[in-house]
Amino acid sequence: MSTKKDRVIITQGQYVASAVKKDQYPENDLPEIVFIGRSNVGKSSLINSLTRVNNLARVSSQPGKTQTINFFEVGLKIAEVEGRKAFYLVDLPGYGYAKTGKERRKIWSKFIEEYLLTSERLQFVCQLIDIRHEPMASDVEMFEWLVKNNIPVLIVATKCDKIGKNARQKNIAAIKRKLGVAELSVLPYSSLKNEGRSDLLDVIGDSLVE
Ligand SMILES: Nc1nc2c(ncn2[C@@H]2O[C@H](COP(=O)(O)OP(=O)(O)OP(=O)(O)O)[C@@H](O)[C@H]2O)c(=O)[nH]1
Ligand SMILES: [Mg+2]
Repeated sequence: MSTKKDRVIITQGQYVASAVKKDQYPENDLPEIVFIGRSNVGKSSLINSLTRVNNLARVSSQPGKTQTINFFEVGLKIAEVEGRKAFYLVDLPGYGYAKTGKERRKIWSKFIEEYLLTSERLQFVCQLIDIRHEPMASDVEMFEWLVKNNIPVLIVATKCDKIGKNARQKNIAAIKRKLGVAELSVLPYSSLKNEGRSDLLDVIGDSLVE
């Protein structure tokens, strides 16, 4: 029997390519779902949690681990839809990890901007924000930049295993307030506990059949 929990499942995941410029992007033009957020917020961990492949994306407790645009080809099966869908999960280097004020303004590199502005099959961007902290200036700038460039964005509040249920609601409200969009949907996620996985897979599955 198919329950809501397993409506959308990942059937396989594998590393395909790393890029810092256009001619290094993979040749297959598959739909892309992209993860963006401050260094150490949990982008690579979330890719491993979604695909259930440990160490598919490299994780570190030190910020600044991911330095290139990394493409992972993933297969997905939706219960009520025939066949499988192939797409890319795209892991990006983090922004906001710079010690000086001057550097901070360069919140992300030109090659990431080039990728986000020229990708033709980008479905949506998951912008990750640590649920424990209010969005920082760089998060707000990033969110506003995505909106300004008409890139659909889903906010994912990471590391939700680190706080209790009451604090969760309160902090999600604070994220919406800080980003200035009251009706924004914010999806809590824990890569440690795989919480939020079926909800995020539902969103991804729906974006691929539309
Ligand atoms: N408790 C907990 N820890 C997490 C979770 N997700 C990630 N972490 C930890 O956070 C640290 C950073 O995780 P990464 O996935 O490497 O973060 P990233 O956003 O890819 O970082 P960069 O590649 O540096 O931009 C690691 O020590 C992870 O184990 C989570 O859901 N819960
Ligand atoms: Mg990373």
